[in-house]
Amino acid sequence: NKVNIGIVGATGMVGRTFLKVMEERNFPVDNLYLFASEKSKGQKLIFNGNEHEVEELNEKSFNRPLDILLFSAGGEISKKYAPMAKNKGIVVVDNSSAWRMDSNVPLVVPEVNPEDINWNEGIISNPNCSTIQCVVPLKPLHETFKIKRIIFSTYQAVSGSGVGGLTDLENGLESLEPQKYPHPIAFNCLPHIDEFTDNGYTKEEIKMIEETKKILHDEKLKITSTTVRVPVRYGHCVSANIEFEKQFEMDEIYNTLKSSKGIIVLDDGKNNIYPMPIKVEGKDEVYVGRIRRDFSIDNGINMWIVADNIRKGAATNTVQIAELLIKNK
Ligand code: 11C
Repeated sequence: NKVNIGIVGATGMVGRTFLKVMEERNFPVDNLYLFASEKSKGQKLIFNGNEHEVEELNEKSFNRPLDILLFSAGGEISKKYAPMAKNKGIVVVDNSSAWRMDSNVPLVVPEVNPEDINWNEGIISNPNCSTIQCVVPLKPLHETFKIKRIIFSTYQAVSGSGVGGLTDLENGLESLEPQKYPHPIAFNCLPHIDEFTDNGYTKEEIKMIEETKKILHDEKLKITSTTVRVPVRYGHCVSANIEFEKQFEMDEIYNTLKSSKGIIVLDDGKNNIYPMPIKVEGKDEVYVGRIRRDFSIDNGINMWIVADNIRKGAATNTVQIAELLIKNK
């Protein structure tokens, strides 16, 4: 059941992590093709001990027997090249925001809505990183206690902005001017991720609201969000305040989370145990902790959710989608 797979954006942070995750998971590769922009042409990347040369992406790139393409090269490249691939019968798993809210494109987190892969028409979207890590624990809670309203407040790592974010943080420690962000990120927090829209929300905030509803198949959910960039290298944190329709005991919340796939509960405050970015770096699970009743409403909790934004938030989730495609073939 080996497949011919291509990676668009192979030399980027997520592109390189695709290769690492595929190696670790023993992904069944027959032929591997790597594509990137002109400036990366000729670079060599190692996969399973073998060197693979990076080709420049162009309109002829997909004229070969490809089964699946993983894209992580930004929205503009996805908008242009994903339809070309689809027309050749290749299935695209796209990490950008270009197709996520398209009603003909499934938006998938394998632990949450694997069945949505079945209605793909050639493009499947990988959700935004901060959305992915939230829907993994929200799904079993929604099934059991029915969520009414969610308030997301995020603390997002600079690697979410790519290499430029990491560079701004490093340079900022030496008081150099930022290049990627409008303000210094070292010793600071920016309540600003992605562009501002006319209603005062940023696009990142809107992604968390709209993508969560699409993935959980519930347009009636009431969700609001504030997304903040913090001086952390890897690992996004989200404080989620969740209001349920049904009554619950805290034990039931814990048991539901502990028995669900892809979640690790780390919650023993008195012993200083809770999820933190430095502890989740390189991990594929979603970590939850600080789970406690919200005494200000009838049926609510607060929960702290942390995951590696480059792995579960991007590369791992995309590779898991590709694995499901192969399994369902
Ligand atoms: C960040 N969540 O942390 C963003 C990165 O829509 O795919 C991913 C942007 C996206 O900056």
